[in-house]
Amino acid sequence: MTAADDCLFCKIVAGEIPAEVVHVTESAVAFRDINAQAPTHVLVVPRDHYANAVELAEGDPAATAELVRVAAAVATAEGHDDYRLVFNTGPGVGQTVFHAHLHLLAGRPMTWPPG
Ligand code: D5M
Repeated sequence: MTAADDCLFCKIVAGEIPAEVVHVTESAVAFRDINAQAPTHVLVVPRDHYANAVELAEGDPAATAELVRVAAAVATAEGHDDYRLVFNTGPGVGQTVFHAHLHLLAGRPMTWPPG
């Protein structure tokens, strides 16, 4: 497992910072977003440190697919057929934590385009 110094999500994966974990697999951890934007707002992260989704996809395609599978499993477990999956990639579109994470948002009507 690879971790980065001073990475919030590496610390959550390692159990060094508390989080409301809802699903774990060999390569991924899912926990509730501390600033929920929907009734279900869960972040699915790889255990290994990659700065964003593109670096993850290039470095570990299987783990990238696992994030999507975990998000779908959590959505189903929480009773959602419809949901939004988002990878913010870069500070200009709102990425604030530079450890790849897939947002799962569900449980309210959503509009398009996003803000
Ligand atoms: O998403 C980063 C997300 O991480 C943002 O929605 C808040 C969330 N966050 C920040 N700190 C925590 C902790 N400690 N627990 C759970 N969730 C957290 P981004 O796409 O980078 O803007």
